[in-house]
Amino acid sequence: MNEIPRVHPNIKTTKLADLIEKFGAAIIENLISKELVNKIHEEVGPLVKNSPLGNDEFEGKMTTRTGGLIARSPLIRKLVANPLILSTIEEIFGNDTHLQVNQGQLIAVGPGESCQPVHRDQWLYGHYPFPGEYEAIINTMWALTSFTAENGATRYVPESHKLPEMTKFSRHKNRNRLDYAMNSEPETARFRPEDTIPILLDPGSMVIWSGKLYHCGGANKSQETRWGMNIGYTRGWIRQEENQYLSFTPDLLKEIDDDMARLLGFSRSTYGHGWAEDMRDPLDVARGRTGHQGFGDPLSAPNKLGHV
Ligand SMILES: O=C(O)CCC(=O)C(=O)O
Ligand SMILES: [Fe+2]
Repeated sequence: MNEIPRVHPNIKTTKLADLIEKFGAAIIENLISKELVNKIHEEVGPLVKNSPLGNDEFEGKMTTRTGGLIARSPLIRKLVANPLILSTIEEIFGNDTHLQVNQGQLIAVGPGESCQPVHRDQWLYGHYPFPGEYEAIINTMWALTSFTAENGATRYVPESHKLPEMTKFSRHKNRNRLDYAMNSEPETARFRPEDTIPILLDPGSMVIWSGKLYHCGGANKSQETRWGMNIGYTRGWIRQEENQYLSFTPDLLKEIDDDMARLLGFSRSTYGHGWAEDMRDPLDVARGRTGHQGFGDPLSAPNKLGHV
């Protein structure tokens, strides 16, 4: 069985991209210090405390999901723009024009939680059968507590990212939204929790995985709460999972620089995509800047990340 490889944070971008392609995931050990983990606990602890429990078995009825994290936590903004992660995902996405954050949420899995349905994150996009080599999502989970087999560590099915999608486009008249999102009735699911193995992480380590990898949040049979910071990335032409435009009010937008704003989706992506007013750059419009741009050439326009 092919275990997810464990790598050091000084790994080269191309090597990390290769591992994600081969194994569907990679674990970057000790990406942030225990001190930073503690600071994040202090900063987001009150938000987590006030977050509601989930409504169904996917969200997790004993789990809280604290969203708007990037808007609400300056510490987390720094992690979202981690240069190794961004450059690796840019390499995986290839020559598409823009990489953006998909969602940023803190998933706190409480004692008594059961296993989440096994899924692919790219099912977010209505089961669209993206070609095998085309990644629509790269997701990350940063361990802010230990991730153990007992406390609800994320679990995965080895090699499952290589399986073709089983899309059945139909009217889905008699299916509820969760079954629809899961692309199968529970009894016909391709994988069940017993087909998965846990991803064990120390606090400060992180796992990065393909939107095609079958995985789930694990059951929490311990007395402790598992904290994972889940930050996902998607291509600029795809609608983001979490609506950053509503989290970042014009005032809050002033707190972040242009690179960060573009990473959060205030950007054009492919040619002619995402303009506002008279075909102007959406960030100029959001910031109240003047100037006309037109569609322009998205590869030469400043809509890529600053470090590219
Ligand atoms: O909490 C976890 O470990 C995984 C959550 C997950 O996969 C999801 O919400 O898509
Ligand atoms: Fe997931």
